[in-house]
Amino acid sequence: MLTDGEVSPDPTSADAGSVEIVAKNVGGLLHNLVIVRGDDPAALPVDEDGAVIEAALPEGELIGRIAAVDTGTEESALFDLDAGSYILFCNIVDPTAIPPNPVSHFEAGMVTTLTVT
Ligand SMILES: [Cu+2]
Repeated sequence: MLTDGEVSPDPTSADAGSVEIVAKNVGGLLHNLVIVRGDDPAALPVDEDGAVIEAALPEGELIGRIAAVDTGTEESALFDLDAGSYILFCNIVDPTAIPPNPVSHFEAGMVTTLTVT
């Protein structure tokens, strides 16, 4: 589930293989959902706006994304996930955001981890 400040997976783990991820946006802003291999969100490269630089991720770590989830809607997609840890985050950056709306949703805390076993 995506709120304006959180990514809250339910459940927080999944079986390896084809994993359906449903991104439900219950917030008031447009969100997306990016999936990368890893277990430490703080280690992800970010630009000056606080967006994760997806092109700077090591080869193969970017798994995929659900490009856009409008407020009040949900989008889903299947991802082939091997066992391991994954980081799920919203990588929306809105330089025109007016507080309290965040410029970088990733830096505002829209990030979590998912364990695949
Ligand atoms: Cu967002």
